[in-house]
Amino acid sequence: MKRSEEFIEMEHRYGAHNYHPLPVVLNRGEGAFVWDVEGKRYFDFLSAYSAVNQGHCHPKIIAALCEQAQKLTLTSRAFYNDCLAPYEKYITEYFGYDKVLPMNTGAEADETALKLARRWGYKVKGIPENEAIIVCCEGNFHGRTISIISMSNDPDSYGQFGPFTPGFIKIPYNNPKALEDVLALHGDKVAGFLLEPIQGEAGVFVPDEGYLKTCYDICKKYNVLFMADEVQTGIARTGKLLACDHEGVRPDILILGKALSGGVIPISAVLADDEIMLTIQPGEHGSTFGGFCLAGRVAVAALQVVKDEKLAERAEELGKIFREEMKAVKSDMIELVRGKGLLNAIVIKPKNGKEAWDVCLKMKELGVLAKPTHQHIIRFAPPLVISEEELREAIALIKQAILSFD
Ligand code: IF1
Repeated sequence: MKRSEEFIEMEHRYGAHNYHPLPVVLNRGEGAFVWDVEGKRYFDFLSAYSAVNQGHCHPKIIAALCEQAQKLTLTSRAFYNDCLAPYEKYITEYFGYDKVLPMNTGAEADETALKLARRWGYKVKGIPENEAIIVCCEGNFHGRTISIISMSNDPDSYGQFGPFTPGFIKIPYNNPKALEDVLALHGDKVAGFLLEPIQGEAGVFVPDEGYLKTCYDICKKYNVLFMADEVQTGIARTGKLLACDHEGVRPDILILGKALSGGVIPISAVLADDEIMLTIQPGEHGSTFGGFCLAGRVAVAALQVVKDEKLAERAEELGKIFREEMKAVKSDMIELVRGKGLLNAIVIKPKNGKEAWDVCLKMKELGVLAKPTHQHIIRFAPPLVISEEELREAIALIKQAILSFD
């Protein structure tokens, strides 16, 4: 039996079956590449769902982790330490907000944002206690906690996990009028509007130009917080530091995760100005590891790499090449190519019983790793450190995989 098969079998026996991974077992990563236990090299075109924007095991981020890990990893927030304050100063100046509330996973950051919006709704907007509403979008993905899946309309996310948290109204994505209508009706009790600037899980659904700005203006009209979940679209992935930057929109609450650590440890963050952030006082929210020493040092290094290596500009330029090349492929399996920066997706039209999963297996054989989201959409999101030459080499392999079904 191959070593990879041993690992797959062991995971099946001892691990929960909450994923169905592609049959590849990885044991090394560097830049845009990963290697399996048989020593085969692959282009990583998932980047751990955009957590590895800086490339696998970026030396500067790893150095920050290792240096701090030898000194002090975790104090808890019961005491101060010499890592958190410099991190808080760095990240708030980096994104232009008064304050940051540090958490660990994207879901925890979204939950924190929901609590901040509700708390602001009661203490500042004057919404009657326990009546705050959060407006969210159909097709959303914000994580896997009970309150977050209470916003979901994907049965795979919420099915048989009820009962659900109340206080959410879903509206169609990419439809500003739906937001206007719901706020005209309920605006006095709506604390916030939560959305992804591009819906990742839904299949890289890029809204119409101007959608974010129009919604932001509608929110201001009704004194509703505009809350951007940039866990997947942020940190240079879409060709700007934040996807909201494409429209010059500054979210009232900014939610970050994933690449905030360069894929090294779980780090997430919620940024907001004092009027919102100071509605939570000591003892009213927290987390054991939130903003811990390792996170402070790693996040600063990860964000510095984004700036030093101009990752947003690279994503912008390389993304254009990717979409141009994929749109030129003559295959009736390619129904649609869409995306922004290096967050792209191809909608695959099944052919002779072959579909997106089969294309991904063929790509794996050729040395490119990607995975379908929903049945017919393949997301392509390589680390932003990929060179143009490497990108073109991977594109050739992706084309070869798709054309192999013709
Ligand atoms: C899974 C999806 C992507 C996210 C946005 C919050 C979170 C995520 C926009 C929560 C997390 C991950 C979760 C992972 C697969 C992946 C995913 F397919 F689930 F939806 F990327 F699109 N906001 N997305 O994308 O962050 O708590 O995971 O740190 O759950 O299968 P997390």
